[in-house]
Amino acid sequence: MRRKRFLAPALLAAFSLSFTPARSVILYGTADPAANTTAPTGILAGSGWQYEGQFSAFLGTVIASNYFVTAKHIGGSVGDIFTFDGINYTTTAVFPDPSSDLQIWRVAASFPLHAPLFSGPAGSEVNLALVVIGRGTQRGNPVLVGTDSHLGGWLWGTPDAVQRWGINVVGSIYSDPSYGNLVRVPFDAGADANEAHLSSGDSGGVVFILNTTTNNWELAGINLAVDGPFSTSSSGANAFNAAMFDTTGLWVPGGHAPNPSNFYATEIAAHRGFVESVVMQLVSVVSQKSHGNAGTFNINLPVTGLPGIECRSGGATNGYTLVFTFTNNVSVQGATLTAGTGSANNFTVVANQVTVNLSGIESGQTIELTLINVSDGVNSSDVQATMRVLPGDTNGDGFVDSADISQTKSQSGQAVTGSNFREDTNVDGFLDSADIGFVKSKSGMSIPATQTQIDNLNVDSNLHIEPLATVQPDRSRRSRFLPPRVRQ
Ligand SMILES: [Ca+2]
Ligand SMILES: [Ca+2]
Repeated sequence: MRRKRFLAPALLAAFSLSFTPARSVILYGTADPAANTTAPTGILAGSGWQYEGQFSAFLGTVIASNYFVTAKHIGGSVGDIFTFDGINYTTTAVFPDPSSDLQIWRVAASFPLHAPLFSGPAGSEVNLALVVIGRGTQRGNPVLVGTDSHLGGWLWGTPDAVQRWGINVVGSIYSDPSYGNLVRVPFDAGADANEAHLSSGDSGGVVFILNTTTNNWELAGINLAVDGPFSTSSSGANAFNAAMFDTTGLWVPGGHAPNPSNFYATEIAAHRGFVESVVMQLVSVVSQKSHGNAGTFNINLPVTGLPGIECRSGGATNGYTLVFTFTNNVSVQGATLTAGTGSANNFTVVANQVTVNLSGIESGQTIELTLINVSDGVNSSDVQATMRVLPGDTNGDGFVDSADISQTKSQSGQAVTGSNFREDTNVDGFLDSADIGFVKSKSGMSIPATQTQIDNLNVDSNLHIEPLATVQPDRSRRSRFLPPRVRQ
């Protein structure tokens, strides 16, 4: 298995050892440390630079009146300062995504502007142009590869604390078991002088993509990792970190190095539900059904990780009801099904609760319901709920099979309660042979574990991410580790 490296000197300055904050995008065309250190202009004007603020040695991106997003693995504590456009904002709360490397911070005062989130479907970023911004290292010494010792890339260079931008194009979506779906970006030779790779310190920086549908630059990724470290030996001896457009003869832990090497950013579109739920202070989303006289029971629909599974019959209309509960009272402009087959018929808003009635929701699919332009008077955003619809899957494992039949049989004759209501599949308030018959009639149905369509996106499922060492090696130490082919 190949490995990737985190882009932050891990644990930040928590241990002040020989920590050197690191900073900025590596460019194919130049090693000039002054290149691309002011906002891009021309066709790249307004491509995201204006939303970036400084958070410790890293970047954060303003995403709402009171919130910014950055990488989780760079750490930080509530009370830390985020500096945006020369003004210091004190962080008052932090919201880590348990299913990805995203971390959202709340501040007390309001930002004057914020970035739009990528509005296309997850996966549609592939082949789109991007601007990447970070505070990683300068470009370092050349790395020569192959038997003819040709230029293959450059070592990570001197950390300089400077914010820099570059450009690139999304190669594919990579689905990581620990960090979720990531935008993979290859470092191609000769593509453009501004073709960019990342290095230590670029973590928390950002990828903006020109959405060809909206014609807007939209926040699409948060910098996370790169391929590496590299070695000229399969044993991994004398490993070094570098931005490589040609990895001929190089290895990474677990196998041959990907060629060219890539950087990876957490895909915003795949984690939109989490981001929106934090910004709008969503308390919960549930699928709610009345079970005859037994009462009303809710299936929780988590905003991150695998979507919840609705296992109950939708009746003659295949109807379901989603209930959103927010911390604050809200207004909502609309409700629409943004993925899956079916329709949102109507919605009601009462104080902090929004109820949406759906129909025509066929079994065996993942649906996404979007509340449009939810506002609590301070922040506003769309809010999503995602639900897997698989009537009969009482144990919620994505399959309707003998395990569900047994589970339903085991409850037959019992009263419907909060712990067995999933087995009342026909929602009549009784657990009996009708439920067993219903589950049997659905046996053999299943639903994909993930909602993202990744089949045609060149996913390499063998990669995995490994944290960077706890202390960033300093320059003198690193040079000792250089392989023989690296020119000093
Ligand atoms: Ca099951
Ligand atoms: Ca029943």
